[in-house]
Amino acid sequence: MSKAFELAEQAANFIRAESGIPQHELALCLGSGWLKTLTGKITWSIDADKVPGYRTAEVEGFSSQISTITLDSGKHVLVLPRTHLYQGYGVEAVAHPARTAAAAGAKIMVLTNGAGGLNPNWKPGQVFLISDHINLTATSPIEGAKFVDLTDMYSPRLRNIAKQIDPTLEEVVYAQFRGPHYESPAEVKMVGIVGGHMVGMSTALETIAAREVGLEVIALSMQTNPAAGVVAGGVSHEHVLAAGKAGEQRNGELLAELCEALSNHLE
Ligand code: 8IG
Repeated sequence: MSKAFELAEQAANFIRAESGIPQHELALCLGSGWLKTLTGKITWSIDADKVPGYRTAEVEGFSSQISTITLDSGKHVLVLPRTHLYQGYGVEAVAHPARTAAAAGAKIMVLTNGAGGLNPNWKPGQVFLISDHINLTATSPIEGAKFVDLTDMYSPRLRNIAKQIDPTLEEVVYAQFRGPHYESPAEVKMVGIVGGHMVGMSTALETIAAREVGLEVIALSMQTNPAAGVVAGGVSHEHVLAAGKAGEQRNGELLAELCEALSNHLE
């Protein structure tokens, strides 16, 4: 086993021992604007930097905790902090939550993010289902000759479950850039031309890593801001945090309902 997968095994074993929960059936990464959702349902929590392969969050709006949410169904959700590629710890750190989740027994990975939208009619805080992605990071979380199929990587089965909860959910193609700078307006235009609807700095690499270890993936993207050049004015992290606040209540309820439904539809 490679070092990265050994580290994930260690993290999962540590979480199992500390939490006393033998299996977490679902895993969840909370992106910008999602942090405050589900906090009322946390039944176990630990500082992330105590767990092998994790560190304290360096970005405002991101968590430094690893937590368990116990659902009404009795199933457990492992909430793992995200590492972004732009933080400079490499693709292994980005892939670590997916690998930890699989090692902890998870079958489904729920990814959330905040992102820039290409449609000027979309509202701040509006949530979308990711149906596919365009990976513009020029890298992969996978090393070696492992040729992972990315057809239907955002599970159609799980997307249908989400659409039963909220039939107004639209599907989008998400383009991941490395960041940490936001896109140039020309880059945003390019994404539109090649078939993308949202731009962000996460999720695509994590989804690839999750597919490598056989997790079913569902990803929710909140438009926190119009992407650069879509409307007049610039993009700021403050706007991003404010939009997250605007959508918090409704999106938290959606996410809680979704986790509950997913836990009742484990394959
Ligand atoms: I929140 O407009 C958030 N994250 N790349 N572009 C990119 N990432 C983002 C954006 C955005 N908004």
